[in-house]
Amino acid sequence: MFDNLSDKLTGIFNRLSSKGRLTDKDIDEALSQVRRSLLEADVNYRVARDFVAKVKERSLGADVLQSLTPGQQVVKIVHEELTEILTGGDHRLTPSSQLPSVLMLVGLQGSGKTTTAAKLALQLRKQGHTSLLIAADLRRPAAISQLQTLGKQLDVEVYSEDPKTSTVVQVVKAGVARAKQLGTHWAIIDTGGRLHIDDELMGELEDVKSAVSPHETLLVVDSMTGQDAVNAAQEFHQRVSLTGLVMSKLDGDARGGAALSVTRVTGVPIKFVGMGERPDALEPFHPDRMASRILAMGDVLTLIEKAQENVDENQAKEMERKFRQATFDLDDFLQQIQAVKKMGSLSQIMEMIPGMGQMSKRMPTDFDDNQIKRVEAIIRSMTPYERHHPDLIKGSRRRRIAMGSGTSAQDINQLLNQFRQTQKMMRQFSKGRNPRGLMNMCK
Ligand SMILES: Nc1nc2c(ncn2[C@@H]2O[C@H](COP(=O)(O)OP(=O)(O)OP(=O)(O)O)[C@@H](O)[C@H]2O)c(=O)[nH]1
Ligand SMILES: [Mg+2]
Repeated sequence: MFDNLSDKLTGIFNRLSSKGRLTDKDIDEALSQVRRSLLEADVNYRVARDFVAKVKERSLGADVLQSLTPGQQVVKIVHEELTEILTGGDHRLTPSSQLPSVLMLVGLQGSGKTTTAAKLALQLRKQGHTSLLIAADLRRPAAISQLQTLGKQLDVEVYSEDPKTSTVVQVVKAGVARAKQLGTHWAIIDTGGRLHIDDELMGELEDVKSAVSPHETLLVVDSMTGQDAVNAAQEFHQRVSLTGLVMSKLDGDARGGAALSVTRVTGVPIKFVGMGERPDALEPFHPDRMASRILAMGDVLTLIEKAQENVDENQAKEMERKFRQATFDLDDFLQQIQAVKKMGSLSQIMEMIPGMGQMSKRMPTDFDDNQIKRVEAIIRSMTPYERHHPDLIKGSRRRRIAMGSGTSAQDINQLLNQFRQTQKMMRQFSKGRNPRGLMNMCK
């Protein structure tokens, strides 16, 4: 996410911080580089210009330049101003006082509406809220079955009607009535998209709005489409008055400009970001945390939340006990790897750890999700006894495990070395110091 921009900004600020005392000229130069980087990341030029002007005004004050750490003070100001441009009112969903709260998703074709509908149902369920999904895209033949498949996968009911005999307004009215009957907290409406904004689509969305008065109208914006996305957002907002934005596909190689400008340009807050195709790849949006990630400062709060969602607390406690007693075996190693995997891809996790953001880009490509799969396969091919006594794994045992897991003796040696290193680290922790392993962080 924001890889290029993040690299450039950290480069600029590292150079600035290494200078010690700063002059007006240093600040000027650094900020014109910042402006250029923002423009290259496709940030709206007015947003970039105002941002830099604001940072400059605050940085040139005597208390910054004469402080002991002027470079760091500038970074702090940049962080605050980045947070400011990403802030746009309430970033959480506001449910209605009566059930169901109606949420409508709108957006251009392929922006991610249907996927986001399913992701939202899952996200809301984690907060104890139930949902009904309403299939209101009657134009694309496969749209209804796409939503039904996702609903089945997540065990969420989908309301649909025969597109040949129903209108969109009929479907949403009956869908909301069904949600009321079921007593679900939310009714999530998936609407159809178009390649470009046209009157027909807007007319349809306006009809839906007046038929069921949604409490939330969220525009799903494809982050990869840059400034076009920002223009589309403005038009959607004028026609159907949005209450929030979902920036989808931020996991891809989006330059990030749309996400950084859209709130400033439209005044509409981002409420969620899509970080992948999987139903659990949706994160609530927090302007300050996003600013931290852009500046490669990590995002420990999101990491902890993900861990809390995915790691069982008792399991974490048990792991800590094993850390302390140094009885951590290959089964535990596998469990720990699996817990991490549930939280997302490794590079996404690394980005959230302060100081590791840059490292995630330098990681050898083999240290990726495929490698985790290989480790799983190897450990699963061992007998329980071998998992407790890895030192026995030599010669014929090693050959058998390699055959069973479709790997080589070399892969197995590599895994055993990694495991031994982890074990060594743990022995050090258990000698008095607090264990600071991953599982500890996950509690
Ligand atoms: N990598 C990534 N892919 C995504 C994300 N969100 C959606 N997609 C993918 O984008 C494609 C389009 O998603 P849909 O949810 O079908 O988009 P839509 O807006 O409903 O499309 P239409 O109904 O045709 O207008 C699918 O292949 C999704 O898997 C995301 O956050 N990250
Ligand atoms: Mg769709």
